[in-house]
Amino acid sequence: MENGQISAQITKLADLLEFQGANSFKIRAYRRGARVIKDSTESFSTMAQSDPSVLLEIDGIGKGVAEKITQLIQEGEISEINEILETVPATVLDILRIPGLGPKKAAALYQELGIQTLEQLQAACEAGEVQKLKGFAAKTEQSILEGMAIATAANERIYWSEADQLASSLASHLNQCESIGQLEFAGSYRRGRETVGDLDILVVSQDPASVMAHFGNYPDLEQIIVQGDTKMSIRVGNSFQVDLRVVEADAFGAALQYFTGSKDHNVEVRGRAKQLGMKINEYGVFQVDGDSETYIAGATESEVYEALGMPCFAPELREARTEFDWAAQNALPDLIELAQIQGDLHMHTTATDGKASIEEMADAAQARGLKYIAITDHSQRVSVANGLDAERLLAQWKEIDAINAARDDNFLILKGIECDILESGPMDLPDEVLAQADWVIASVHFGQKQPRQQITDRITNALENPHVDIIAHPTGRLINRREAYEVDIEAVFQAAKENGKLLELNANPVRLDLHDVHCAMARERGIPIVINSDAHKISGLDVLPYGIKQARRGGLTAAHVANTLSWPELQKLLSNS
Ligand code: DGT
Ligand code: CA
Ligand code: CA
Ligand code: ZN
Repeated sequence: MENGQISAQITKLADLLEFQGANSFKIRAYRRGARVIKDSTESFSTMAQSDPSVLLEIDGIGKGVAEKITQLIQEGEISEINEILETVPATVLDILRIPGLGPKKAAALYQELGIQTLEQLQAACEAGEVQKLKGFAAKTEQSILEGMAIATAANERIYWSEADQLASSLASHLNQCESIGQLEFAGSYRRGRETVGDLDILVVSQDPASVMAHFGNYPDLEQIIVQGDTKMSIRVGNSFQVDLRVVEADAFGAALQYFTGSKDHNVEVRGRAKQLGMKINEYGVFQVDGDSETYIAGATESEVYEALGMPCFAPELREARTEFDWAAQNALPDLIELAQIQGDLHMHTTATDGKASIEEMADAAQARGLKYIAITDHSQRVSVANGLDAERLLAQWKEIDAINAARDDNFLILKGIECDILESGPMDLPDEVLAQADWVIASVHFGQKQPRQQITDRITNALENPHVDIIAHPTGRLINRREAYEVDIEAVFQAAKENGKLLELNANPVRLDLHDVHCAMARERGIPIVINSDAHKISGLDVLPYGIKQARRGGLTAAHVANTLSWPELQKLLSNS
């Protein structure tokens, strides 16, 4: 079981306990534990299986949490959750998803009005029953109704790539407003999270009213949610929310720092300020002296962090994971950048399900500044994609030899294959064929629902094959669409490490697999990552920046990413191990 799944179960338990009005210390301990698990680079599942007592040595994991994890791993479920769900309807968990409606309010609604479902809640709000409850105002009722629309109006988190397109469109619209000076996007978009819940824009302007008016004229506007003097929220396109704030120039950096988050990162930053006898908020950093507060920084983000004796963290690192430790040791990583990538080692052509020829892909990659690519079409098992059998593959490699010979440049096309790992275990092509490749990717495309041990064995066996260089999209998850395989990622890391193999970070914005925490795990274990486009057409080569963002969130530098090397260097890396 993945850390993310364990964390979600512990959070569910905390939600249900809070709904029941259980002891708040206990609930807080579970929530803290859930966060530690989610952010950890160690496999809690492995630990709970081998020696549960080591769980207690982890900061933030108390006895209660450790017991629940152990039970979850050993028995497949947390019995307390089932016990609570005998008395509490599971549908209350839907109610908790409404913004601003925590477990306490949900409990009041349940106890006082018997509300168990979103539908019942909507009816009660519309009948004006909710505002009669203690702690609920007419305003709360209104915001519940609005929140319900959010929860139900296909308003899911969008892919970072979609948020990026929207951000460009919003920025070019706003930049036509003459009174806008500085403009920056904050929030999860700036931190490069793989999905974005809403966009947060900060601008400096002497004339907020003109900015609001201009913002309200965005061509793809659906609705203005709220409009204040300096703050405005709108919905654009398919109900996606965008928040805009107008701030003073001397507060721009402080606001940017505050609204970039994450919340957890900011909690730590505020703690630091307090230790120093200072205060930080979205308006600036202030020296506190008794009752008086003196502004000392706020115009730029770097001066804000500097005032607190901290480096200006790359936004991708601001998740309160390891960044503060790194800063304390003066060891913040010099995060990887797109320009450092020299080769793209996963792409398809018209031979299988791609849309461009070998030469077209090569020209396009070269035009994007790359020095080498690997052509890695599908193997025969993927018959829907017209996968290559040995004969067609060998013919393709001959063609690649000829193309390389004909191109009198320094660009190199490698003879590769994305070879399926068959459901029954073996590779889809014979070893004597794979032995002739420059580069062999092994992938799981079939039998994704196999039990944990079986699918893990398939992948680790592939890593033991001397001709395999790398596993593509190692967990198979598709963001917002499909869960990862039940793979034991820890075993995959170990097999990669032992056999000197690489793991892919697939830059397709729907995959981004390995994800950020997995990248951090690979980094710690000394397993090189390769960031690939998996392009099926020329424009597919342009996804690399998404992979770079994700790698940065995992703390990776060029040294951790093998395709920052030249091809001869990368070959040496593979043969050394
Ligand atoms: P999202 O929109 O769900 O993808 O994630 P964020 O991180 O963009 O969250 P959002 O839009 O609610 O708020 C943007 C940032 O503003 C957030 O990362 C931290 C900061 N922030 C917002 N509300 C609060 C708050 O109540 N307390 C603190 N400390 N920070 C907040
Ligand atoms: Ca946001
Ligand atoms: Ca927001
Ligand atoms: Zn592929």
